[in-house]
Amino acid sequence: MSLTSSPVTTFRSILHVDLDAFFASVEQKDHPEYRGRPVVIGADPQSGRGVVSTASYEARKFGIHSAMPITTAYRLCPHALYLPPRMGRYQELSHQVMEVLEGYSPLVEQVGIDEAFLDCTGTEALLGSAPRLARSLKEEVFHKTGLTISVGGAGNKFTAKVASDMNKPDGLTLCEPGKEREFLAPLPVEKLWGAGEKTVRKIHSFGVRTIGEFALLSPEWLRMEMGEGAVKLWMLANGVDDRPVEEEGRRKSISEETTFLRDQSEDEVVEQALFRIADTLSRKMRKLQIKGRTVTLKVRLEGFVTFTRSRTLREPIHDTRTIRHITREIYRSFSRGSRRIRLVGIALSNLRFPDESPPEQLTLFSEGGRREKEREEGLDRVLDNLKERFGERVTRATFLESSGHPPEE
Ligand code: TTP
Ligand code: MG
Repeated sequence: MSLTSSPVTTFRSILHVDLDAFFASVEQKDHPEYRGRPVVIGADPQSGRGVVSTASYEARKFGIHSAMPITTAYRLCPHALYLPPRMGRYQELSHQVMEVLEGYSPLVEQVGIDEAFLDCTGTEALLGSAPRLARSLKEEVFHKTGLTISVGGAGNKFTAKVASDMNKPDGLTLCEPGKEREFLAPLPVEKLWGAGEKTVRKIHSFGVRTIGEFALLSPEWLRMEMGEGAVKLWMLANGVDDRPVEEEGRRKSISEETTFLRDQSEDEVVEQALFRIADTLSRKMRKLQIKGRTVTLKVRLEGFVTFTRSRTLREPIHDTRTIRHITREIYRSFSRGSRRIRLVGIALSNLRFPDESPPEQLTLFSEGGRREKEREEGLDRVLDNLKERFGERVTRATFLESSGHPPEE
Protein backbone atom coordinates (compact mmCIF):
# COMPACT_ATOMS: atom_id res chain seq x y z
CA MET A 1 0.00 0.00 0.00
CA SER A 2 1.40 3.38 -0.96
CA LEU A 3 1.47 6.13 1.65
CA THR A 4 1.51 8.96 -0.86
CA SER A 5 -1.88 10.16 -1.93
CA SER A 6 -2.70 11.37 -5.40
CA PRO A 7 -3.15 15.15 -5.77
CA VAL A 8 -6.94 15.32 -5.63
CA THR A 9 -8.60 18.64 -5.09
CA THR A 10 -10.95 18.44 -2.15
CA PHE A 11 -13.91 20.74 -2.32
CA ARG A 12 -15.58 22.09 0.76
CA SER A 13 -19.31 21.80 1.19
CA ILE A 14 -20.71 24.98 2.72
CA LEU A 15 -24.33 25.76 3.43
CA HIS A 16 -25.77 29.20 4.16
CA VAL A 17 -29.07 29.40 5.97
CA ASP A 18 -31.23 32.52 6.20
CA LEU A 19 -34.67 32.77 7.79
CA ASP A 20 -37.43 34.20 5.61
CA ALA A 21 -38.83 37.62 6.60
CA PHE A 22 -37.71 36.66 10.08
CA PHE A 23 -39.38 39.08 12.53
CA ALA A 24 -42.58 39.20 10.45
CA SER A 25 -42.72 35.41 10.13
CA VAL A 26 -42.46 35.03 13.90
CA GLU A 27 -45.44 37.35 14.37
CA GLN A 28 -47.43 35.41 11.77
CA LYS A 29 -46.52 32.13 13.42
CA ASP A 30 -47.46 33.35 16.91
CA HIS A 31 -50.67 35.04 15.69
CA PRO A 32 -52.36 32.86 13.06
CA GLU A 33 -54.80 35.70 12.32
CA TYR A 34 -51.89 37.71 10.84
CA ARG A 35 -51.06 35.03 8.26
CA GLY A 36 -51.61 36.02 4.65
CA ARG A 37 -51.75 39.70 5.63
CA PRO A 38 -49.18 42.43 5.03
CA VAL A 39 -47.25 42.76 8.30
CA VAL A 40 -44.63 45.44 8.98
CA ILE A 41 -42.33 45.26 12.00
CA GLY A 42 -40.63 48.44 13.12
CA ALA A 43 -41.33 51.89 14.47
CA ASP A 44 -44.85 53.13 15.14
CA PRO A 45 -46.07 54.94 11.98
CA GLN A 46 -48.01 57.38 14.18
CA SER A 47 -44.77 58.54 15.81
CA GLY A 48 -43.57 59.89 12.46
CA ARG A 49 -40.02 58.67 13.01
CA GLY A 50 -38.04 55.46 12.78
CA VAL A 51 -37.73 52.77 10.15
CA VAL A 52 -39.03 49.41 9.00
CA SER A 53 -37.17 46.44 10.52
CA THR A 54 -38.73 43.99 8.13
CA ALA A 55 -41.90 43.31 6.20
CA SER A 56 -43.76 40.09 5.45
CA TYR A 57 -43.71 38.92 1.84
CA GLU A 58 -47.32 40.13 1.52
CA ALA A 59 -46.18 43.63 2.52
CA ARG A 60 -43.15 43.52 0.19
CA LYS A 61 -45.58 43.42 -2.75
CA PHE A 62 -46.39 47.04 -1.89
CA GLY A 63 -42.71 47.98 -2.16
CA ILE A 64 -42.05 47.97 1.60
CA HIS A 65 -38.56 46.85 2.68
CA SER A 66 -36.13 46.93 5.64
CA ALA A 67 -34.64 50.30 6.60
CA MET A 68 -37.36 52.26 4.75
CA PRO A 69 -38.76 55.19 6.77
CA ILE A 70 -41.90 53.96 8.51
CA THR A 71 -43.87 56.92 7.17
CA THR A 72 -43.07 55.89 3.58
CA ALA A 73 -44.21 52.34 4.35
CA TYR A 74 -47.44 53.68 5.77
CA ARG A 75 -48.06 55.72 2.63
CA LEU A 76 -47.49 52.63 0.46
CA CYS A 77 -49.75 50.37 2.50
CA PRO A 78 -51.81 52.00 5.27
CA HIS A 79 -53.89 48.87 5.85
CA ALA A 80 -50.85 46.72 6.76
CA LEU A 81 -50.45 45.59 10.36
CA TYR A 82 -47.76 47.70 12.02
CA LEU A 83 -46.17 45.91 14.96
CA PRO A 84 -43.32 46.78 17.33
CA PRO A 85 -40.43 44.29 17.43
CA ARG A 86 -40.36 41.70 20.23
CA MET A 87 -36.63 41.10 20.34
CA GLY A 88 -36.75 38.62 23.22
CA ARG A 89 -39.04 36.35 21.25
CA TYR A 90 -36.92 36.61 18.07
CA GLN A 91 -33.77 35.81 20.04
CA GLU A 92 -35.47 32.78 21.49
CA LEU A 93 -36.48 31.41 18.07
CA SER A 94 -33.11 32.28 16.57
CA HIS A 95 -31.55 30.20 19.31
CA GLN A 96 -33.87 27.25 18.57
CA VAL A 97 -32.97 27.39 14.88
CA MET A 98 -29.24 27.50 15.64
CA GLU A 99 -29.66 24.46 17.87
CA VAL A 100 -31.15 22.53 14.96
CA LEU A 101 -28.27 23.62 12.71
CA GLU A 102 -25.77 22.36 15.23
CA GLY A 103 -27.13 18.88 14.63
CA TYR A 104 -25.95 19.04 11.01
CA SER A 105 -22.37 20.18 11.37
CA PRO A 106 -19.78 20.56 14.11
CA LEU A 107 -18.87 23.90 12.54
CA VAL A 108 -21.69 26.45 12.59
CA GLU A 109 -20.98 30.17 12.31
CA GLN A 110 -23.92 32.34 13.24
CA VAL A 111 -23.95 35.67 11.43
CA GLY A 112 -26.47 38.08 12.85
CA ILE A 113 -29.78 37.00 14.29
CA ASP A 114 -31.19 35.00 11.39
CA GLU A 115 -28.36 33.54 9.35
CA ALA A 116 -25.55 31.04 9.65
CA PHE A 117 -22.92 29.19 7.69
CA LEU A 118 -22.37 25.45 8.12
CA ASP A 119 -19.32 23.60 6.97
CA CYS A 120 -20.69 20.20 6.01
CA THR A 121 -17.53 18.87 4.41
CA GLY A 122 -17.33 15.32 5.63
CA THR A 123 -20.69 15.25 7.39
CA GLU A 124 -22.37 14.44 4.08
CA ALA A 125 -20.99 10.94 4.39
CA LEU A 126 -22.95 10.60 7.62
CA LEU A 127 -26.04 12.61 6.82
CA GLY A 128 -26.50 12.17 3.10
CA SER A 129 -25.55 14.24 0.05
CA ALA A 130 -25.87 18.03 0.15
CA PRO A 131 -29.39 18.16 -1.34
CA ARG A 132 -30.67 15.55 1.09
CA LEU A 133 -28.95 17.14 4.03
CA ALA A 134 -30.31 20.60 3.13
CA ARG A 135 -33.84 19.26 2.70
CA SER A 136 -33.88 17.53 6.06
CA LEU A 137 -32.42 20.65 7.67
CA LYS A 138 -35.29 22.71 6.26
CA GLU A 139 -37.85 20.17 7.40
CA GLU A 140 -36.47 19.96 10.90
CA VAL A 141 -36.34 23.74 11.34
CA PHE A 142 -39.95 24.00 10.18
CA HIS A 143 -41.06 21.14 12.36
CA LYS A 144 -39.37 22.50 15.50
CA THR A 145 -40.04 26.23 15.06
CA GLY A 146 -42.77 26.66 12.45
CA LEU A 147 -40.46 28.96 10.46
CA THR A 148 -39.18 28.60 6.91
CA ILE A 149 -35.57 29.07 5.92
CA SER A 150 -33.81 29.50 2.61
CA VAL A 151 -30.70 27.44 2.09
CA GLY A 152 -27.83 27.93 -0.33
CA GLY A 153 -24.97 25.51 -0.86
CA ALA A 154 -21.61 25.77 -2.64
CA GLY A 155 -17.90 25.19 -2.18
CA ASN A 156 -17.35 28.57 -0.52
CA LYS A 157 -19.10 31.05 1.76
CA PHE A 158 -19.71 33.83 -0.74
CA THR A 159 -21.38 31.59 -3.32
CA ALA A 160 -23.43 29.79 -0.67
CA LYS A 161 -24.74 33.13 0.57
CA VAL A 162 -25.62 34.31 -2.91
CA ALA A 163 -27.38 30.99 -3.50
CA SER A 164 -29.52 31.18 -0.35
CA ASP A 165 -30.88 34.51 -1.54
CA MET A 166 -31.82 33.28 -5.01
CA ASN A 167 -35.10 31.49 -4.35
CA LYS A 168 -36.51 33.13 -1.25
CA PRO A 169 -38.76 32.35 0.56
CA ASP A 170 -38.45 28.66 1.47
CA GLY A 171 -35.72 28.28 -1.15
CA LEU A 172 -33.10 25.64 -1.75
CA THR A 173 -30.38 26.49 -4.24
CA LEU A 174 -27.23 24.46 -4.62
CA CYS A 175 -24.17 25.14 -6.71
CA GLU A 176 -22.06 22.09 -7.32
CA PRO A 177 -18.73 22.66 -5.50
CA GLY A 178 -16.09 23.59 -8.09
CA LYS A 179 -18.67 25.18 -10.43
CA GLU A 180 -18.90 28.51 -8.58
CA ARG A 181 -17.52 30.58 -11.45
CA GLU A 182 -20.20 29.42 -13.89
CA PHE A 183 -22.90 29.69 -11.24
CA LEU A 184 -22.06 33.31 -10.45
CA ALA A 185 -21.34 34.47 -14.03
CA PRO A 186 -24.86 35.60 -15.07
CA LEU A 187 -25.50 37.57 -11.86
CA PRO A 188 -25.15 41.37 -11.68
CA VAL A 189 -21.95 42.77 -10.13
CA GLU A 190 -24.07 44.32 -7.35
CA LYS A 191 -24.16 40.84 -5.80
CA LEU A 192 -20.39 40.87 -5.12
CA TRP A 193 -19.76 40.92 -1.38
CA GLY A 194 -18.45 44.30 -0.33
CA ALA A 195 -19.17 46.09 -3.61
CA GLY A 196 -20.76 49.36 -2.51
CA GLU A 197 -22.55 51.84 -4.73
CA LYS A 198 -19.39 53.70 -5.71
CA THR A 199 -17.53 50.51 -6.64
CA VAL A 200 -20.46 49.27 -8.69
CA ARG A 201 -20.63 52.61 -10.57
CA LYS A 202 -16.93 52.36 -11.35
CA ILE A 203 -17.31 48.79 -12.65
CA HIS A 204 -20.29 49.84 -14.75
CA SER A 205 -18.15 52.59 -16.26
CA PHE A 206 -15.99 49.83 -17.84
CA GLY A 207 -19.12 48.57 -19.59
CA VAL A 208 -19.19 45.57 -17.26
CA ARG A 209 -22.55 44.47 -15.80
CA THR A 210 -22.27 40.82 -14.82
CA ILE A 211 -19.98 38.92 -12.47
CA GLY A 212 -18.91 36.78 -15.43
CA GLU A 213 -17.76 39.84 -17.41
CA PHE A 214 -15.96 41.19 -14.36
CA ALA A 215 -14.17 37.86 -13.84
CA LEU A 216 -12.65 38.20 -17.33
CA LEU A 217 -10.90 41.52 -16.60
CA SER A 218 -7.18 41.49 -15.81
CA PRO A 219 -6.50 41.66 -12.07
CA GLU A 220 -3.34 43.76 -12.64
CA TRP A 221 -5.29 46.30 -14.64
CA LEU A 222 -8.04 46.31 -11.97
CA ARG A 223 -5.45 46.93 -9.25
CA MET A 224 -4.18 49.97 -11.14
CA GLU A 225 -7.65 51.32 -11.89
CA MET A 226 -9.39 50.60 -8.60
CA GLY A 227 -6.89 49.42 -6.00
CA GLU A 228 -6.43 46.21 -4.02
CA GLY A 229 -10.08 45.89 -2.99
CA ALA A 230 -11.09 45.29 -6.60
CA VAL A 231 -8.74 42.31 -6.81
CA LYS A 232 -10.55 40.73 -3.87
CA LEU A 233 -13.84 41.20 -5.70
CA TRP A 234 -12.26 39.72 -8.81
CA MET A 235 -11.30 36.63 -6.81
CA LEU A 236 -14.89 36.24 -5.57
CA ALA A 237 -16.12 36.66 -9.14
CA ASN A 238 -13.83 33.80 -10.12
CA GLY A 239 -15.35 31.60 -7.45
CA VAL A 240 -12.38 31.90 -5.10
CA ASP A 241 -13.17 32.52 -1.44
CA ASP A 242 -11.05 30.67 1.10
CA ARG A 243 -12.58 32.13 4.22
CA PRO A 244 -13.24 29.35 6.71
CA VAL A 245 -16.50 28.85 8.54
CA GLU A 246 -15.61 29.97 12.02
CA GLU A 247 -17.43 29.55 15.24
CA GLU A 248 -18.38 32.90 16.63
CA GLY A 249 -15.61 34.57 18.55
CA ARG A 250 -16.46 35.53 22.05
CA ARG A 251 -18.38 38.74 22.33
CA LYS A 252 -16.55 41.72 23.78
CA SER A 253 -19.54 43.38 25.34
CA ILE A 254 -23.22 43.02 25.95
CA SER A 255 -25.58 45.96 25.77
CA GLU A 256 -29.13 47.25 25.66
CA GLU A 257 -30.46 50.67 24.68
CA THR A 258 -33.65 52.68 24.20
CA THR A 259 -34.52 55.51 21.83
CA PHE A 260 -37.09 57.89 23.23
CA LEU A 261 -40.23 58.57 21.25
CA ARG A 262 -39.55 62.27 21.77
CA ASP A 263 -36.19 63.78 22.80
CA GLN A 264 -36.20 63.90 26.61
CA SER A 265 -35.26 66.66 29.01
CA GLU A 266 -36.71 65.11 32.18
CA ASP A 267 -33.95 63.42 34.20
CA GLU A 268 -36.53 61.36 36.01
CA VAL A 269 -37.81 59.83 32.77
CA VAL A 270 -34.26 59.13 31.63
CA GLU A 271 -33.40 57.47 34.92
CA GLN A 272 -36.54 55.34 34.74
CA ALA A 273 -35.50 54.21 31.27
CA LEU A 274 -32.02 53.37 32.55
CA PHE A 275 -33.55 51.35 35.36
CA ARG A 276 -35.56 49.32 32.89
CA ILE A 277 -32.54 48.82 30.63
CA ALA A 278 -30.40 47.68 33.58
CA ASP A 279 -33.09 45.20 34.45
CA THR A 280 -33.35 43.69 30.96
CA LEU A 281 -29.61 43.67 30.42
CA SER A 282 -28.74 42.07 33.74
CA ARG A 283 -31.40 39.42 33.18
CA LYS A 284 -29.95 38.64 29.78
CA MET A 285 -26.49 38.34 31.36
CA ARG A 286 -27.70 36.00 34.05
CA LYS A 287 -29.38 33.84 31.46
CA LEU A 288 -26.12 33.62 29.51
CA GLN A 289 -24.15 33.36 32.76
CA ILE A 290 -21.93 36.24 31.70
CA LYS A 291 -20.55 38.81 34.13
CA GLY A 292 -18.76 42.07 33.36
CA ARG A 293 -16.39 44.41 35.16
CA THR A 294 -16.87 47.57 33.13
CA VAL A 295 -20.18 49.40 33.06
CA THR A 296 -20.61 51.94 30.29
CA LEU A 297 -23.37 54.47 29.99
CA LYS A 298 -24.19 55.70 26.50
CA VAL A 299 -26.07 58.93 25.99
CA ARG A 300 -27.06 60.29 22.60
CA LEU A 301 -28.16 63.90 22.61
CA GLU A 302 -30.37 65.67 20.11
CA GLY A 303 -28.40 66.13 16.89
CA PHE A 304 -26.88 62.63 17.26
CA VAL A 305 -23.85 63.63 19.39
CA THR A 306 -23.05 60.54 21.44
CA PHE A 307 -21.16 60.27 24.72
CA THR A 308 -19.99 57.22 26.63
CA ARG A 309 -18.80 57.15 30.24
CA SER A 310 -17.40 54.02 31.89
CA ARG A 311 -16.56 52.72 35.31
CA THR A 312 -14.58 49.57 36.02
CA LEU A 313 -15.11 47.44 39.09
CA ARG A 314 -12.69 45.05 40.74
CA GLU A 315 -15.14 42.17 40.53
CA PRO A 316 -17.27 41.12 37.58
CA ILE A 317 -21.00 41.50 38.23
CA HIS A 318 -24.38 40.89 36.61
CA ASP A 319 -26.83 41.76 39.35
CA THR A 320 -29.55 44.26 38.62
CA ARG A 321 -29.01 46.47 41.62
CA THR A 322 -25.32 47.14 41.07
CA ILE A 323 -25.80 47.90 37.40
CA ARG A 324 -28.64 50.28 38.27
CA HIS A 325 -26.64 52.06 40.96
CA ILE A 326 -23.58 52.53 38.85
CA THR A 327 -25.39 53.76 35.76
CA ARG A 328 -27.39 56.18 37.86
CA GLU A 329 -24.22 57.55 39.44
CA ILE A 330 -22.56 57.94 36.08
CA TYR A 331 -25.67 59.58 34.66
CA ARG A 332 -25.86 62.04 37.55
CA SER A 333 -22.25 63.08 37.10
CA PHE A 334 -22.76 63.66 33.38
CA SER A 335 -23.45 67.23 32.37
CA ARG A 336 -25.58 67.65 29.28
CA GLY A 337 -26.36 71.32 29.78
CA SER A 338 -29.75 72.12 28.33
CA ARG A 339 -29.50 69.56 25.54
CA ARG A 340 -32.22 66.94 25.32
CA ILE A 341 -31.59 63.22 25.22
CA ARG A 342 -32.50 61.03 22.27
CA LEU A 343 -31.18 57.65 23.38
CA VAL A 344 -29.68 56.00 26.43
CA GLY A 345 -27.99 52.64 26.75
CA ILE A 346 -25.90 50.50 29.06
CA ALA A 347 -23.10 48.15 28.06
CA LEU A 348 -21.03 45.75 30.11
CA SER A 349 -17.58 44.81 28.91
CA ASN A 350 -14.47 43.13 30.34
CA LEU A 351 -16.68 40.08 30.31
CA ARG A 352 -16.22 36.85 32.14
CA PHE A 353 -17.84 33.72 30.72
CA PRO A 354 -19.14 30.77 32.77
CA ASP A 355 -16.27 28.47 31.85
CA GLU A 356 -13.65 30.99 32.95
CA SER A 357 -14.97 32.03 36.36
CA PRO A 358 -12.23 31.64 38.94
CA PRO A 359 -13.20 30.33 42.36
CA GLU A 360 -14.99 33.08 44.24
CA GLN A 361 -12.42 35.37 45.83
CA LEU A 362 -14.06 35.46 49.19
CA THR A 363 -11.43 37.63 50.74
CA LEU A 364 -12.57 40.59 48.69
CA PHE A 365 -15.86 40.57 50.51
CA SER A 366 -16.41 40.82 54.20
CA GLU A 367 -18.71 38.20 55.73
CA GLY A 368 -21.57 40.74 55.71
CA GLY A 369 -20.76 41.76 52.15
CA ARG A 370 -20.85 38.17 51.01
CA ARG A 371 -24.22 37.52 52.60
CA GLU A 372 -25.53 40.69 51.01
CA LYS A 373 -24.25 39.51 47.64
CA GLU A 374 -25.86 36.09 48.04
CA ARG A 375 -29.15 37.68 49.06
CA GLU A 376 -28.98 39.93 46.01
CA GLU A 377 -28.30 37.05 43.66
CA GLY A 378 -31.12 35.01 45.20
CA LEU A 379 -33.51 37.91 44.75
CA ASP A 380 -32.52 38.31 41.10
CA ARG A 381 -33.14 34.61 40.53
CA VAL A 382 -36.61 34.79 42.04
CA LEU A 383 -37.49 37.85 39.99
CA ASP A 384 -36.12 36.33 36.78
CA ASN A 385 -38.37 33.33 37.30
CA LEU A 386 -41.40 35.48 38.05
CA LYS A 387 -40.77 37.58 34.96
CA GLU A 388 -40.45 34.53 32.75
CA ARG A 389 -43.84 33.42 34.02
CA PHE A 390 -45.78 36.64 34.45
CA GLY A 391 -44.06 39.15 32.18
CA GLU A 392 -42.30 42.45 32.55
CA ARG A 393 -44.64 44.06 35.05
CA VAL A 394 -43.11 42.26 37.99
CA THR A 395 -40.73 44.76 39.60
CA ARG A 396 -38.31 44.97 42.45
CA ALA A 397 -39.22 48.54 43.28
CA THR A 398 -39.04 48.03 47.01
CA PHE A 399 -35.47 46.83 46.82
CA LEU A 400 -34.08 49.57 44.65
CA GLU A 401 -32.72 52.00 47.11
CA SER A 402 -30.56 49.87 49.38
CA SER A 403 -26.94 50.91 49.08
CA GLY A 404 -23.57 49.31 48.58
CA HIS A 405 -21.91 47.62 45.65
CA PRO A 406 -18.57 45.98 44.97
CA PRO A 407 -15.54 48.23 45.36
CA GLU A 408 -14.32 50.10 42.33
CA GLU A 409 -10.82 50.10 40.96
P1 TTP B 1 -32.80 39.82 6.85
O1 TTP B 1 -32.43 38.37 6.77
O2 TTP B 1 -31.99 40.78 6.04
O3 TTP B 1 -34.30 40.00 6.35
P2 TTP B 1 -35.56 39.08 6.60
O4 TTP B 1 -35.21 37.82 7.29
O5 TTP B 1 -36.63 39.90 7.27
O6 TTP B 1 -36.06 38.79 5.12
P3 TTP B 1 -35.42 37.82 4.03
O7 TTP B 1 -36.49 36.80 3.76
O8 TTP B 1 -35.15 38.68 2.85
O9 TTP B 1 -34.18 37.22 4.62
O10 TTP B 1 -32.80 40.31 8.32
C1 TTP B 1 -33.19 39.51 9.43
C2 TTP B 1 -33.95 40.32 10.46
O11 TTP B 1 -33.15 41.39 10.92
C3 TTP B 1 -35.23 40.95 9.94
O12 TTP B 1 -36.35 40.09 10.02
C4 TTP B 1 -35.36 42.17 10.78
C5 TTP B 1 -33.94 42.55 11.15
N1 TTP B 1 -33.49 43.70 10.34
C6 TTP B 1 -33.65 44.98 10.84
O13 TTP B 1 -34.14 45.16 11.96
N2 TTP B 1 -33.24 46.04 10.07
C7 TTP B 1 -32.71 45.89 8.82
O14 TTP B 1 -32.38 46.89 8.15
C8 TTP B 1 -32.55 44.56 8.31
C9 TTP B 1 -31.96 44.34 6.94
C10 TTP B 1 -32.95 43.51 9.11
MG1 MG C 1 -33.61 36.64 6.66
